[in-house]
Amino acid sequence: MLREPQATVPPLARDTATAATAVAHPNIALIKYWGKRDERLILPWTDSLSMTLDVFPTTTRVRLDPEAAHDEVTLNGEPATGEAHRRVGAFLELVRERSGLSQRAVVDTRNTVPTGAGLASSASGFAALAVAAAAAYGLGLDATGLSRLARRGSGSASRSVFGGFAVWHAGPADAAATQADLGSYAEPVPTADLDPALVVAVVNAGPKAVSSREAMRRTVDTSPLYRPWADSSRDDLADMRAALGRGDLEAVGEIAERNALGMHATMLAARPAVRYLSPATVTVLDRVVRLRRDGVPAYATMDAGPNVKVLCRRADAARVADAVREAVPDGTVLVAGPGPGARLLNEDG
Ligand code: 2P0
Repeated sequence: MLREPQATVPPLARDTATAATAVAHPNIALIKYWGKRDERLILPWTDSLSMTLDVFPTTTRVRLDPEAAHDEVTLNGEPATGEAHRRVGAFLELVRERSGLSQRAVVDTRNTVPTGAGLASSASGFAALAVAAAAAYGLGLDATGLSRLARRGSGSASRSVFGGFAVWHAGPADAAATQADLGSYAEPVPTADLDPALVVAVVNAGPKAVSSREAMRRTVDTSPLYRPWADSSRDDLADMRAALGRGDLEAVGEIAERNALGMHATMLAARPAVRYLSPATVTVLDRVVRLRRDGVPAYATMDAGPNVKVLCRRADAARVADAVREAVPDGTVLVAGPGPGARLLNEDG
């Protein structure tokens, strides 16, 4: 039976609160977002598709402060500095433009995922910030509007507005800015029952040497493999939608694995090359191949970092997790399932 997942973010009233708290979860792309056609609006070259997780939530509170001269941003209890502060400030500026309000905000955000380790902290972070800021500034956005807004913080955040599986539409490529912006948002994907799990193998929780933003830019600008991958990713997405619709976990996994390896191939061919995969990554990849050889459907995907997420059936997750733990004893391995969309927490009125 096909289930149509529902967005969990209700339309918000315009008669605003001045403070709001939201929670959002990271997502892992099975069809990757890699490459922007518009850096300012964060418009991608290709559609992407992900599963929102039930682990590592980000909780963010936004409070308007009429007295403040600047936005004040706290990240895990510490004042945010540098690029993190700049990106949150630029995002709030966008929200202020739309709201007609000029008050600065006090933002307190708590991540439970290692920041900057290719585990999508910016997806949960900007999805939570978008939902909280939209409520605090009274934007009155529905889930589609929140997804578009979250996209402006970080592309992958557009997908974390929704729970379960979500597709982010690239939007019309040759349209004027306003139409292109309107056309680029995520929405839930209907799936048959898959009962999936993602076994997350954190082989290195440190921050990455090259940001995904810079790595994408370099790939689009210099990699001869970028266009061929982007073209084949369109076919991968069509195949993926069909596989999800019929609940074919093996096909979902095969398509996800080839799409991810192709994305990494584009970066390896960039000039200079971007290589996120480490020896421990390859050890896990080898183990996943062996699991398949032993009859366990398990498929790997990697993002802008060395960590590996292994898609399998929930019934096989413990066995897959044990195999991965044995392969990388110094790593941290945990099992995630499909998680909920971003939502406001019931406080602050
Ligand atoms: C994804 N990644 O689809 C891909 C796969 C990493 C590899 O989305 O520049 O932090 O803020 O839009 O969303 C990571 O990129 O980048 C990402 P920006 P984002 O999940």
